Amino acid sequence: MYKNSFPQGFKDGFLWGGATAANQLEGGWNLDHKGLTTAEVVERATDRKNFTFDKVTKESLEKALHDPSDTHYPKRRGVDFYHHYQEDIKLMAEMGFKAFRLSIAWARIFPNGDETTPNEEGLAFYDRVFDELAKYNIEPVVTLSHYEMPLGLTLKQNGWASRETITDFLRYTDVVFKRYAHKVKYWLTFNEINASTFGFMGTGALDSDLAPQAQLQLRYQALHHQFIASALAVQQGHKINSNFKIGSMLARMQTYPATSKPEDVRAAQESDDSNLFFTDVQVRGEYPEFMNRFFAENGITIAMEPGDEDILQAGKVDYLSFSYYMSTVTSQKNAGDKSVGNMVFGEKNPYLETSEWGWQIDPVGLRITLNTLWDRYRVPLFIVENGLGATDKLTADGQVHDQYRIDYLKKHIEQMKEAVKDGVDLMGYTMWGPIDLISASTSEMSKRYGFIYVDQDDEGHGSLRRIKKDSFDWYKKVIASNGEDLSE
Ligand code: BGP
Repeated sequence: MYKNSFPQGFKDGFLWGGATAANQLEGGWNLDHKGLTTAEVVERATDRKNFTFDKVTKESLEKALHDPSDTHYPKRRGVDFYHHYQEDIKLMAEMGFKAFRLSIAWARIFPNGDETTPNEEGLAFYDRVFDELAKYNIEPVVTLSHYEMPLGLTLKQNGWASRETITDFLRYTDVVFKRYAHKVKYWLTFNEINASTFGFMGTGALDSDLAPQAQLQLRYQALHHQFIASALAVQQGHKINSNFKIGSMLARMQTYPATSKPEDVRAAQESDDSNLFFTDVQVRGEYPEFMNRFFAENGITIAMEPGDEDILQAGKVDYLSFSYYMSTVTSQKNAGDKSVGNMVFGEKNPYLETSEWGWQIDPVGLRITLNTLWDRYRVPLFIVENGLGATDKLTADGQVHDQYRIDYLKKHIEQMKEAVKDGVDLMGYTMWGPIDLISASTSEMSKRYGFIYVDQDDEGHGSLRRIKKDSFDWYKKVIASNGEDLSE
């Protein structure tokens, strides 16, 4: 219907805040009966631009299991949110956060993954965190699985490669949904569900000694298990509390054609489809037809059990959340200079600047993505990650002048607003890493995203003191004005 009016800005109750993950934030990796996780056996990368998701091998795992320290495994120490959560949440409240995205470490609740009763100390920790957030009216947004699972399930059944893991996951989600039924409303099932096609960090399955085709087969099968687990968790959660909002989470890769040559445009469309396939399954409740061709041409057979298709249909998500850091370019031959990113393997875009880590910065791409996702799915959208990883300098008088971060965020928020004016239903924006934390891809500390600086270096030295950066007050003003005042 023609209305002669359109939204002028972000809706009331827009969820402004920040996003984190347990394995990058918490530390306390071996406290209170928590089990070892898959994230805690990933060694810090030595080459910051050359990162792969599948770097855990049988040998590196063996080495990690015999190393009882956190020296080479920074995700074991995080930034010690485990002991600093009160101070950290207070700082978030000072910025006016409406929402805080965090993940539950599954191995705090089920240390080995296959126990029948949960670990009370782990449950009590998240009670304390949620109660602290409630004090300040900050809405928790909880990821159930963010790049980690109990390592016990890797050792026992090769992680998500096994269908058994669905049962283990649902035992865990049943416990946390019930325990926090009145403390948490917003949930996400799997962080960046598309990561599973890249290997260990997504699947918890060791597959580095497989031939490429067998590897692909394993990863898509593991992904299918996650799709089923996610769809069953959505149904389980809604039964426990019908007010729950349970979403999917995609690492969004906006792809542009290198030229207007139709073959390049088609290559970009294909690349975009291969990114949106994941949300097609989780939002529409079925595999899109083009994947049948992809599976057939790549010799992949997804083992499905009777009823799987119904499960996917019945477990469609309530909203679609995504991370957005960059865009990429592709051409028919994919022959141009390569760009880099957490999961982007395209070509360089001559019109865009890159971050220190080579990620192509593209605020307009965020608007394009928002419009694309809204057009395709018509479900509420939630930007649950966006931000700039940079090397921040602490001045002698204890300040961090991070104007570059303000510039980055400002330009992205401006584009979000344009999409909202176009009619996109946007629920919120939780920028990535409001407090400096360990990098997901390289496990560095020196790649910082936060409004709050944490005094810790790559080797884990430092006082862990929290220091407000210039961007802290800027974001406070953005939130207070509901995204209207972006001035410095
Ligand atoms: C996403 C992950 C996050 C996060 C972010 C930034 O892919 O979901 O966990 O860390 O990327 O990546 P990085 O930490 O590697 O800079």
